[in-house]
Amino acid sequence: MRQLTNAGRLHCGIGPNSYRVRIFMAEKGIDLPRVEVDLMTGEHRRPDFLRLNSLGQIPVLELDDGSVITESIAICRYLDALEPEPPLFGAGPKERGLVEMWNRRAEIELFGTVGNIALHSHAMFANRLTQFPAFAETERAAAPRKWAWLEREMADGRPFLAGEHFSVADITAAVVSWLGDFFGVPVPPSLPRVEAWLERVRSRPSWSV
Ligand SMILES: N[C@@H](CCC(=O)N[C@@H](CS)C(=O)NCC(=O)O)C(=O)O
Repeated sequence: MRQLTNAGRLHCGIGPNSYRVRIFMAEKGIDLPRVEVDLMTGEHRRPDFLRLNSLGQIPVLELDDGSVITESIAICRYLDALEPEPPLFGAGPKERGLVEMWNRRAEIELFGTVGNIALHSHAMFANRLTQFPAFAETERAAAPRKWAWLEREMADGRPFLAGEHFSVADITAAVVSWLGDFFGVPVPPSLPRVEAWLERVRSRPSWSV
């Protein structure tokens, strides 16, 4: 792993979004100086952190000139511009469009659903928002349908979400399966294409960062 100097430092910690960026960096073979933010003790709600990100969320990339980039995908795009190979946002117009499409679909359809279950049902988030347990249950019922939708979408036999090549969309969607395992919303059984795709992604060295 090549340590990037002068590319800022990454404030990160537990959770699926920091994980997405860590996987992305591992796929690029790069790393950044890191500052661990402890969500469990509420470090992200302290004034010094809120000065970095007013939303109180990680990951945050603090550049050497003091500028700040938040949002996992924005951080990944910055890193992609610094280190274009391998092209995890797609190569060429068509692939770039497909990667964007699938990353958005993964965020909205999969991440959104499993995230809502966690946010609205788990004690960990009770202080963070007004929880609506009934909404969590609606989303819990929807989650298997979302994975079944992905199964149908992959019926053409392509190895990765956006086609022939591994991309940031695979990172986003596979991290949802990890999040689901943690919050008791596993990928349902009997979805062979999703299962094979997950195996393909999870067996990559980047998964274990
Ligand atoms: N849209 C943001 C979401 C960031 C986010 O929600 N991070 C979570 C950890 S995975 C967090 O910091 N949660 C603390 C909180 O919201 O209180 C991104 O893509 O980076």
